[in-house]
Amino acid sequence: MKNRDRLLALFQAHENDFLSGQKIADHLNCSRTAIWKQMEQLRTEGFLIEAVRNKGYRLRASAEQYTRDALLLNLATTFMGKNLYFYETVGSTQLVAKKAVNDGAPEGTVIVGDQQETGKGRMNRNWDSQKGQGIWMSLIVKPDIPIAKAPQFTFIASLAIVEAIEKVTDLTPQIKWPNDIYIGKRKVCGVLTEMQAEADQIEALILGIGINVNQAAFPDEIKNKATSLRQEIGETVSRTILFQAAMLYFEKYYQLYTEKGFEPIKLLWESKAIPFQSTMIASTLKGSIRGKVKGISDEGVLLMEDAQGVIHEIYSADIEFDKE
Ligand code: BTX
Repeated sequence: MKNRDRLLALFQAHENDFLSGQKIADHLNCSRTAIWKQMEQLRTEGFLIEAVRNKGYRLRASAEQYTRDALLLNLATTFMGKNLYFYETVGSTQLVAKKAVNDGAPEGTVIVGDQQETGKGRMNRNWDSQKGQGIWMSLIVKPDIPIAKAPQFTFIASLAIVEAIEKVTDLTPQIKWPNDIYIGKRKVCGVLTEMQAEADQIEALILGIGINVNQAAFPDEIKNKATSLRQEIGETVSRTILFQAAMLYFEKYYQLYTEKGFEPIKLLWESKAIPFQSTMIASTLKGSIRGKVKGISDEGVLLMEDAQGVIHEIYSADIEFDKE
């Protein structure tokens, strides 16, 4: 490890504490002048380093910085996001994540892009991912569950994002089944759950999450249906702090799910979701179904009963309230 990275790791291990120049020099086995130079270098990179006589140095997390180092500093998770890849510009973090899975990336690996050139939504739709404005990321998890339960992870991800937004702002976002998070009538976040599987075994789930954070405006095609946190509260929000909160909540709910199963997740999710109406229209690639919503199954699938009384299991769709 380079001195720079060892120094950052040392600060990370002593969050909020002052470290004396001597202690740092001993730890890194180099001179105090070398340490001083290294501090200057980190400052030019944008890190906020306090230097107080007789106390030493302390690193303050810079809420404005959105780099790999800043995301990792003060990331309080055990495993989520600890193996982090950060790209200034990327095609789609989903594709990078797929490759990472093929290359053996461990559970909890996260791919973050500051900009996506070809960000994607479901059914090959486009996801607008402007540079420096949002959190565009893919989470890799490897749960030991049957393929049919994969949709449950969209619930875990959406729940974690809603909690993170609530923690960082005063907003009250709501989940629209299966994968969107709304503030009022506009979409602030989308989740895309993809799976790598072999036979009946999940190799990895790749949870693509796009959160609109600091956009002041959107392209014409989506300006009436998209919103950002900044548009809602009138000030910019730290993507770094929001990312760290999202990781913490995701890990918390993943652990709850591992210990207690889907039931508590489903209950929490329902408390944050836009309630279903009794009659709805679900549009999928195969066509539309109009019917009565029977609820969410234990697998995390939407159950709808059509006019003939047939129950349909719907994994993913665009849903609309039936206006009749
Ligand atoms: P979705 O198919 O439910 O939503 C896509 C639709 O949402 C688009 O057709 C468009 O109408 C609208 N839309 C596009 N961009 C935005 C935006 N920024 N805000 C609000 N509405 C928008 C939702 O798919 C899943 C999106 C996942 C995106 C993440 S970002 C990180 C990861 N990498 C990647 O390529 N995709 C995922």
